[in-house]
Amino acid sequence: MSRPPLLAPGEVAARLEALPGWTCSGDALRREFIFADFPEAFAFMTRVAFAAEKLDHHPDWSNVWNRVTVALSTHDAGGLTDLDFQLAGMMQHLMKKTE
Ligand code: H2B
Repeated sequence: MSRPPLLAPGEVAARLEALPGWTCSGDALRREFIFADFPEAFAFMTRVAFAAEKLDHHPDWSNVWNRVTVALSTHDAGGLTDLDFQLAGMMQHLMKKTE
């Protein structure tokens, strides 16, 4: 599948402003999500998994009890693309559903 182009650093900075809690380091968008408990964290991950599969774009992430640590990067393109921002936006939306 063809991948969107890498985003310029200025474009990344501009788009990050619309994503509270997210940072960019080492060619990835990063955020830690904290939930009330493990079932809430896992419910979020399950929602994100279905959304990511539809998008054919997947998070690098880990979970410890109520904490989900996420890094988003387009591996095929070697950095950040529009897909990473689409997935980050979905996570913001799905996080609110579990609050
Ligand atoms: N997810 C992420 N984060 N980066 C990719 O480059 C990527 C992906 N590529 N999910 C997809 C799957 C690719 O391997 C398939 C073949 O489309």
